[in-house]
Amino acid sequence: MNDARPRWRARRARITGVLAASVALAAAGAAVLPALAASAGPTLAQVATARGFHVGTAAEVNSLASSQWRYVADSQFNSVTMGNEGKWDATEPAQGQFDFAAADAIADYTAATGKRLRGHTLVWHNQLPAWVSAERTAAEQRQVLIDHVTGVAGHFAGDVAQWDVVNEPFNEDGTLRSSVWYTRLGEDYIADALTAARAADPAAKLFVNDYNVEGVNAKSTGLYDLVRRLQARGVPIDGVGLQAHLIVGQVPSSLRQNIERFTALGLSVEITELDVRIPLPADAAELTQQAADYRAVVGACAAVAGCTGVTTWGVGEVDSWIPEFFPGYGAALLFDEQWQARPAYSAVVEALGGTATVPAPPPVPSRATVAAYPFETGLDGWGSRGGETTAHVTTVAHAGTGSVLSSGRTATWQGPTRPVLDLLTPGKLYTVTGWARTASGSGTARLSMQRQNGTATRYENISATTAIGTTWTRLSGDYLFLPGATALSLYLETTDTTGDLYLDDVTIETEGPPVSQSPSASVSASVSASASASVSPSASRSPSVSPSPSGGSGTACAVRYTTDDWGSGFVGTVTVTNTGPSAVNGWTLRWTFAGDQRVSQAWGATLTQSGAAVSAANATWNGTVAAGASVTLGFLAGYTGTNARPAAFTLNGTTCALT
Ligand SMILES: [Ca+2]
Repeated sequence: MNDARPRWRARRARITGVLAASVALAAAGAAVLPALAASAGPTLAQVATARGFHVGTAAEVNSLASSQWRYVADSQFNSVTMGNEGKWDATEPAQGQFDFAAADAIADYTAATGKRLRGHTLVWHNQLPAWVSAERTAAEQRQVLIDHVTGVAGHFAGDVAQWDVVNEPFNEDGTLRSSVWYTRLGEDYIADALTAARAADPAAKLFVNDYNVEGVNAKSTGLYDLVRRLQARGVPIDGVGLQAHLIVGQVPSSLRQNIERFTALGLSVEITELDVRIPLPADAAELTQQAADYRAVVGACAAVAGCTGVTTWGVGEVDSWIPEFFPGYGAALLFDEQWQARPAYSAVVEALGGTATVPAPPPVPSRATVAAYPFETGLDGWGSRGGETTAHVTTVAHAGTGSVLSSGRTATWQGPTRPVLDLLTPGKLYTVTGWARTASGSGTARLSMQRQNGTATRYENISATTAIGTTWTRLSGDYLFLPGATALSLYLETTDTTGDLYLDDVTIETEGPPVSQSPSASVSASVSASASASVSPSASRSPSVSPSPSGGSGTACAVRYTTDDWGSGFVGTVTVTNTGPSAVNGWTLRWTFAGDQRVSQAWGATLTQSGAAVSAANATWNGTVAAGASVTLGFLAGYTGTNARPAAFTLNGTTCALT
């Protein structure tokens, strides 16, 4: 304990940018919560806390930078589990070189908001840096394990209530998995890890955590037998974690019986990673079944004295791992893509003995465009990473007439790049979007940041997807800019080919302050009714700052509207030409959809939808349209039925000709 305090202080001191942002958001959240509680009844966290129960969410540092995530998590959960930040590849990327920057941000968030912290995870077979599995003797491997557990658990000593010390050690038949740990150290690695964790942090409750161990089955019996062997040897173990990544309608009937056989051993039990995934699109019957599933799981835990908490693996659709890892599934958590409570939310509150009041959704933040590169007049500051050629071309374009062509590439990492350090603020979360296409054939295109901190260089991937030569592919992802960079460059590369590569319409966006008049009520009502999980949440509903259009009188315009359909969704492209005699300075283009089209993402304009009516206001960089010039905006939308075209468009109130 003597050295725990200086380490704790050092940890707090190191957190600057991210923590500062977190604390600022916490303060904002605190100001909002009393009013919400007074008008909307107790939150899930308040219901849980009142009965000494823990309802948690996994958290990642990216999520902490989202005001909407924070709004829901701050008020609805009283426990937080490290998402990826506590895993080996994050905490000890090189042997003996610990990096707690990201995990500290999670710990500081829980400290600032009074939530319990679950540590996850000390020993696992996944997300291990390569050095861990390098050839070495068993004695050396054991020391690697003990040094890691000691370093990480020691760093968080006093802050972590529970550690998932060993994660997923079992095969489905109840035998131990042939991981690098088991094959080199045998079953003893589990006892070694638990013993080292207890020594490093005597106060933390030590758990073994696994999946498919929710019901009584061969795997959970393997876990049960392991616990008994550990207890017989006097090895410290305090609990078992049942992950509970479930499929709708498939809660094991023996869940409670299974929980009870572990608590009968004197252990605590927690449901540690609950989600209930649904084949998309989720319909009302499935959401009702899901609510029953959540009620069953939380009810089974709450009914057993030693079952002390339930953690869901994320808050809502935005931070759920399911859509990415189980393609075709989603809608797995308590909140939807608009941060509206799903029926399962009320079921969980009621399973804990509370009376459910559906919480108000968080204010929709405005979107601020930090930078946009349309490549209409040149390279916009972009260049080459290596010996390849980077050129402004007008042969193909995603929007407008220009794009960037990267040719003569001799390595996959070569591609267009641009320094962006001066544009970004440490601790802020950005959405980076670009459109790529190959000159021919297919390849995997990837948007990344090259980040330098002095002489150390890191490559941080933002988005990767297959690009082909016949159409443009959208790359979009979040990027959390952590403090300490000395250089930062955004770049496009491929992972598997060296063919010619096009890039167009790169944007960097971030959250602005909440919009004063949130449109979320009308938007979310229709979204939650259809329970559509296929449309991601978006910038599109943020009205942001309305420009004051000028040149409204006398405006003459022509509009070309094209769509790229795939049955349930489409990319719409709208090109507006100023056919009047003078420049337009600031513009708003309006149209009304003929069907139930609903926009989820937009570029080239700030797009607001209310019912079928759409208003697209110019972005900061394309507000001026010279006489005879054109501007193009685009959007991603979903629909049912037929994708009928809008009948008319107006620019600053004047009806445009259709071309
Ligand atoms: Ca372009």
